[in-house]
Formats: sequence, structure tokens, C-alpha cells
Amino acid sequence: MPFKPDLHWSDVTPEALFLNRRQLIAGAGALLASPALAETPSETLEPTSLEDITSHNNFYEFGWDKGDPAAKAGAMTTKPWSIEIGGLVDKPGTYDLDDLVKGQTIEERIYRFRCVEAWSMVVPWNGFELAALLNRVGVQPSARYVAFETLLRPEEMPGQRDGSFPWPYVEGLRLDEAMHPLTLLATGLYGQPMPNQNGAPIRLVVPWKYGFKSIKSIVRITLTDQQPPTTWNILQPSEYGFYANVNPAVDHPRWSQASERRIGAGLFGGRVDTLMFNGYADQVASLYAGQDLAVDF
Ligand SMILES: Nc1nc2c(c(=O)[nH]1)N[C@H]1C(S)=C(S)[C@@H](COP(=O)(O)O)O[C@H]1N2
Ligand SMILES: [Mo]
Repeated sequence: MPFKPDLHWSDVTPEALFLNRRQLIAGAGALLASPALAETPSETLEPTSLEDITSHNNFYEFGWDKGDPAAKAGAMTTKPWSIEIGGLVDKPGTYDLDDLVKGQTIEERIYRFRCVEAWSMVVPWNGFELAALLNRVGVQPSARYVAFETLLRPEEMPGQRDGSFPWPYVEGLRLDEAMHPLTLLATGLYGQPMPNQNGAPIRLVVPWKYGFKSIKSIVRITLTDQQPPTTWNILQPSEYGFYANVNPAVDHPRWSQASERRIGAGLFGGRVDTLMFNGYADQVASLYAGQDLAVDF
């Protein structure tokens, strides 16, 4: 049976959003039954509005203000788009995005999304599992990590025109994290193509990790046997680790990570307690068995 990490957003009617999640499970039947649903019975995942999701962004290639990406990312050309896939894979090459996406079943999934800055949203993503792409190119047995790279194009990305950042933005996952069925390559949200400010045309979504792991506008994916460098870890290693798992018990050195402000959270309002692994502990905690999460932060 295909893995169903959360509600399909198209199945959630506005009225249903006001029911608690157990009622939703009971009403929707086996199709929607999943560990994620069973885990946090009193929380509804009311999607954040499209307006909020597309106007409050971090995409430093377009500036430091939350409004900069919406104002400036329109300049980014996303067609044609290709992804160079290489390293420890059987079929390295430059893959045209349309061809890569055509072979995939695009799913709709609602995920909690939490920035390390303690704001959060609930985003109805469209995409496919990163594992599907990795299986297609053939991961070699010696591969242990996946490295990702964002577009480097200073003529279209004003933030890349100064030397303040080690461009391009880079991120990485351990192979088991990358292969986990919750890990998406997202190509859109709310059923429409990915808005530029959210990382068009394709970005990573790793819902149990802080937002900075979810790298946008990906042009390169490399399988490696070494832990790859990641942008925020390069910039501030004492504040941003490689793992960056959402963890209310491990504070950022300069602020608490115990709660978050849900953007535009109308009825359910304001601050909510942050959940271990952003609410996905049942699915992902086993990946870190035996690791000290305060050390591997
Ligand atoms: N290339 C790139 N990817 C990026 C970022 C960035 O600045 N550049 N910001 C990250 C951070 S800090 C967060 S919180 C999320 C924000 O995603 P959103 O704007 O879609 O909410 O994108 C992540 N991916
Ligand atoms: Mo973030």
C-alpha cells in the first residue's frame, strides 16, 4: 500500500478542517488511515492560505526580508530546467525536468513546515518522493549521502551579487533520510505549479527538519560517500547542524525551539507547541536510534 503520510489536501473540505483528526479518520475510512493521523489526534492541519505561503518566504538569493522573494523571484527563469544527477549513481546525466517529472505520479500531501526562526505553516504540497527519482537513476551501494545544489544565476538572483553568502545554496541528507517516503521533491502547492518564491520549479521538502534543509530551485543532485557541506552549517556551525531535526528539547543557541508561531493561524490562533520531529516522530524517530540528538543537532 502506498505510504500516506498525511491528509490529501484535496480530500479536506473547509468544513472538515474544523473537525478533529480522529473524526476525519473515522469519516474518511481506511484510505486516509496512517501513523501520522493517529499520532496527533487533537490537531487539525488547517492549511495556511496561499497568500501567506507565497508572501512570507526565506529565499536569500532574492534578499533577506520575508517579502523579498515574492517581490523579486519573478525574475527567475524556470523554463527550460534541468537537473544534473551524478556521483555514486548508475545513470548519471543531465536530466530535463519535464522528462523527470513526466515519469512520476504527482501526489498531494499536507505537511507541517517549520522554520528554525520559529514560524510555521501547513503547506499542501504537490510532488513525488525523492526515493522514486533516486531509484530511477540507481543508487550505488557505496553511496551514503545526497548533496543538493540551488541555481547559481546572479543576473536573476540579486542576493547572489554580493559576497555575503557562499553561493550557491547547498544542502544534504543522509541516504536513509533521502529515501524516506516523507521526503518529497515538490513541484507545486495548492495544485498549481510551484511559485518562484517557494522554489520553482522543483524543491526539496523534508517535513521533520527545520525549513533550511528544504532547498529550493534544485539544479544538481550528487550521491556521495561523505557528509556534504550545507550552507547554514558553513555560515554558523555552532547554530545550525547537519541534521536540523525539529526538536523542542534542543534550543537554538540564541532562542527557544519549544514553540512556534503558526502564520495566519486564524481560528486555532498564534503559538503552538512544537512537536518532536515536527509531528512525524512515529515515522522517522527510528532513523536516529542510538544517536544523541543534542550532539547531532
Ligand atoms: N536555495 C534556497 N533554499 C532555501 C532557502 C534559501 O534561502 N535558498 N531558505 C530555506 C529556509 S531558511 C526556509 S525556512 C525555507 C522556506 O521555504 P518557503 O519560503 O517555501 O516557506 O526554504 C529553505 N530553502
Ligand atoms: Mo528557515
